[in-house]
Order: sequence, then C-alpha cells, then structure tokens
Amino acid sequence: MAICNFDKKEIHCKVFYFGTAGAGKTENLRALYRSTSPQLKTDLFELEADSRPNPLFDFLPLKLGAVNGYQVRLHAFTLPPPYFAETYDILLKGLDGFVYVIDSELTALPINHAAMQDTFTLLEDSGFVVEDLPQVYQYNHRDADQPVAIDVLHATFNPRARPYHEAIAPRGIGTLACLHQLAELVVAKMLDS
Ligand SMILES: Nc1nc2c(ncn2[C@@H]2O[C@H](COP(=O)(O)OP(=O)(O)O)[C@@H](O)[C@H]2O)c(=O)[nH]1
Ligand SMILES: [Mg+2]
Repeated sequence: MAICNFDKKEIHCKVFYFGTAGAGKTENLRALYRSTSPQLKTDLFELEADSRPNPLFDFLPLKLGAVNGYQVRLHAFTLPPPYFAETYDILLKGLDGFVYVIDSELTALPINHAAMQDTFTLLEDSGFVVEDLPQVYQYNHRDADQPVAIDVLHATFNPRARPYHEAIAPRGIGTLACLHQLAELVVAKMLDS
C-alpha cells in the first residue's frame, strides 16, 4: 500500500517489473537510472547476469517528480530468480502496481505467456486481486528480428486493453513513459480511496 503524506503532498509507492527472464526488466531499471537527473538519483542495486545463486534483486528508488500535484517517490523492484521463490511473499508485500514487460520476439511468445500465468497465480496466492492492481504493459524488444504485431500482443497478453507502451529498453525508448503512466494510476487509486 502506498504511503501518503497529505501535508507534504508526498507519496511513496512500491512497484514491480514483472516478465519472463530476458524480457528486459533489469534493462528498464538501468534506463530509468540513466534518465534520472543526478539530484534525483539514488542507487541501483542490480542482480548481475550471473549463473551463481544470488539472493539480491534489482531495486531502484527514485523521485519521479510531481504527479497530480503529489511528489512521487517510487521504489521499483524486479523479482529474484525462481530459486528464491520462498522470499516472494515478503518482497511483494505492499505492492502498489506493476509494469508487465513482454518480449515481442515471436519465438518468445510461449515463454512470455507461461511466465504471465505463473506471475498472476503468484500474485493471487499472495492475496492480491490482479484485476484491481494498477498495471501497465510494455511491449519491449520492438527491435527484435521477428517482432509480433501489436494487435496479436494485445489479444494474447492484454485483452482488457490496459495502458501499454512499445519499448526498446536499452535505448530508453518507452521506459519512462511506462513508469510515469503507472505512477499516475497508483496516485489516482490512492486519492480515490
Ligand atoms: N535489442 C534489445 N535487447 C534488449 C531489449 N531489452 C532488453 N534487451 C537485452 O536482453 C537481455 C536481457 O535483458 P534483461 O533486462 O537482463 O532481462 P530480465 O531478465 O528481464 O531482467 C539483455 O542483454 C538486454 O540488454 C530490447 O528492447 N532490445
Ligand atoms: Mg534481470
């Protein structure tokens, strides 16, 4: 649950980047880190692409600036690898919303799909109603050899027509747009409740 200081007009929220391995979650956080001006920047804790077990996860605290008149401080996470699944419950506590990152490459379609089912099951098992969570979809890897058409991605991953952005994360294309839109949804939900 987002923490709001109404006097200071400041909101802290916790958001996740979900998606199959290789979808571009870490690359999104890197792009956000790069695009944040130095005075807003804190540290990016990154899980290195490393075959050794590593209990860490990607974590990026940032000040996003004002959304609807509120200063938004975001804490953006990715999930650690499946062999730390027993920590997911704790990590997901207080989740306010998510960006779901999808690899647009045709050959990645089945694995994207399976990962999404697993993620949503995990969220429901952890007590969240996926339907009710602020969420934004990111069709990443638009520079892939065989990028799947956006219409097909919509039908497969986003049938309820939630907000989405096309992206090429290493070039920072579509990354900030996704996070901004998610922040807007989180703030709107908070002010609504
Ligand atoms: N060409 C291209 N490479 C990407 C894109 N997004 C991520 N990558 C690369 O794909 C690999 C996996 O990305 P990463 O962010 O580590 O995936 P994660 O497992 O979801 O964290 C890395 O080598 C990234 O640089 C993209 O949009 N285009
Ligand atoms: Mg990663």
